[in-house]
Amino acid sequence: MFSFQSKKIYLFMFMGIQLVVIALLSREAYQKSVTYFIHILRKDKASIPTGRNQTSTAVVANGGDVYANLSRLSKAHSQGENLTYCPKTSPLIVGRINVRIHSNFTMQEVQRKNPLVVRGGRYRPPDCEARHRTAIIIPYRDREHHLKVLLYFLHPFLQRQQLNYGFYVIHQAGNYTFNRAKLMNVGFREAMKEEDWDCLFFHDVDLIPEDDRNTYVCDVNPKHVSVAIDRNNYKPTYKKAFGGVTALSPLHYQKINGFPNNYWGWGGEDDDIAKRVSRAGMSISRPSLKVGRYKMINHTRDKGNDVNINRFNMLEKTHQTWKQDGMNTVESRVISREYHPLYTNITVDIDTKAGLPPPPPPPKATTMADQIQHHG
Ligand code: UD2
Ligand code: MN
Repeated sequence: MFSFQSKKIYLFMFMGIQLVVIALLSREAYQKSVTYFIHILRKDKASIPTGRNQTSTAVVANGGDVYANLSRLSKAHSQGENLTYCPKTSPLIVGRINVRIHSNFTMQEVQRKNPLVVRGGRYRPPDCEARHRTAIIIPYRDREHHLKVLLYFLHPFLQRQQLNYGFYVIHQAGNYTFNRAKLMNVGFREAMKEEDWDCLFFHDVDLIPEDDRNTYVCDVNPKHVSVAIDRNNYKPTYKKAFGGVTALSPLHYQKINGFPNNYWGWGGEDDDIAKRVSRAGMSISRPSLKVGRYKMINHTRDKGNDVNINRFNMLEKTHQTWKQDGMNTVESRVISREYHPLYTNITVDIDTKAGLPPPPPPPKATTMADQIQHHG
């Protein structure tokens, strides 16, 4: 009898404990702390955001979907004119982003996914006053696919960083030899006409950032940003490298007299700019290899961008030429300025180099007028 009763007590106690455990488990706070704990355990994957956007193919594998937490933004209500400053570190930053390059989407879809981006590719955070104003300057010709992919990834990337930003595509008109650095001089001039940008990101169209801790703001010194590229196995290339993506404030830009105008064709202009930086008494800053990661969209050398065979001779003379050629001498004629939903397109005639052979006659489909229409 006694032992039967004590068994009963034990049974009740056991059931009671079970009920308490079940109640605990079902509590939301408990669930949250379990999730948090798992999050800590997988620290290197902690960047994976909770919300996932299933409509896109650029979805989590070993990093987060670049659009994952942006729905938080569109829901945020603007607090009118008197916004307080955004926090120093954006709460929307997650770290590593999964960049899978494909072009399985239209420009309209990119537009739909970025409802807060306004005419000309402008954005400002809806719920706080941005601490930084950054212009993205892209030297461009005939890379439609690359531009679409860049816009797809870079817009949400910049929104996560709570920046006030604008997107400028500087399109070289005609089919004369490409001149990346001169286009960027034009980009600087035209962007600064529109807004008092405090930082300019000079950005190859084919480089996609893979970590949003790589903040698109300027440093005390000119910054070489694209330090680790998949094509180079994410290894640094050389000490004075300054190609790909760089960030300069208007003051930096002024101090180096802008970029050279006379590098026609592929190569050399990036090293010339690096030399200008040291001539002007500044050093180059860089993000860490972990954060300054990029994927380069595969491509071959473009038509009209042959290697500049004079580049080494020219680089020998940078110390003499940098003050005579640059922002103070850039000559160009803006043919059109179009405010597209996701970017401002500036088509510009940057002239030709005296002494270079004239360009071949344009093939029928790519006359200058066609190109303007095409990209416009
Ligand atoms: C390297 C540099 C690049 C530049 C170039 C030499 C890195 C990561 N990149 O890139 O910054 O110094 O060498 O000039 O170090 N472009 C067009 N249409 C054209 C040709 C070029 O839009 O027909 C633009 C486009 O933004 C492109 C950029 O110019 O990303 C650089 O040209 P590239 O991609 O052919 O040169 P690449 O990859 O060797
Ligand atoms: Mn490239």
